[in-house]
Amino acid sequence: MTDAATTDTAAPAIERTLVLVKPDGVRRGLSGEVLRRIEAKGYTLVAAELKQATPELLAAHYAEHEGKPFYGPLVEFMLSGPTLAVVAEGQGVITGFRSLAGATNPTEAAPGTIRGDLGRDWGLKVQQNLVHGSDSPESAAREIGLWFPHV
Ligand code: DAT
Ligand code: MG
Repeated sequence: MTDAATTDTAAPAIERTLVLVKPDGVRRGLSGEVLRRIEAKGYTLVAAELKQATPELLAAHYAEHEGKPFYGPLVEFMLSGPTLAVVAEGQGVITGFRSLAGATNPTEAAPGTIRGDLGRDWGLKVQQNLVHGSDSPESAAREIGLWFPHV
């Protein structure tokens, strides 16, 4: 093999991402299923903790969505029970977990994804889509700092 794509490879950096099993996932007993998929994909669990979110934590975590019509329902939903917060690690894990999670809208999320296989529209003001995954290295660093100040 001689093409640049195969010869020109700097080793990709090991990344970390924040995964949340949201209160719907915890309530429905799907925490283990989400962890299973992360591990089956080959990523490593670095931290995992069941936490009750607070309004202050959620205001920081979801600051980008403040003012949107679903913001109030989103915060209320995220306060409705415990969340399993997880830090997962591996090359490409930020994009890789977003692929495992599937599209935001669980009705449209592809079968084979967490949201596509396990989520649905419940007729509520906020989509209950089981999981969160950081969307960039900057978001991952910020969100891990919020949920795991000691990691
Ligand atoms: P994602 O969680 O895929 O990164 P996001 O950051 O745009 O999606 O939104 C955060 C959460 O808010 C999302 O997981 C579900 C909810 N949400 C997003 N857009 C919505 C909409 N148009 N109607 C209802 N809920 C929505
Ligand atoms: Mg997001």
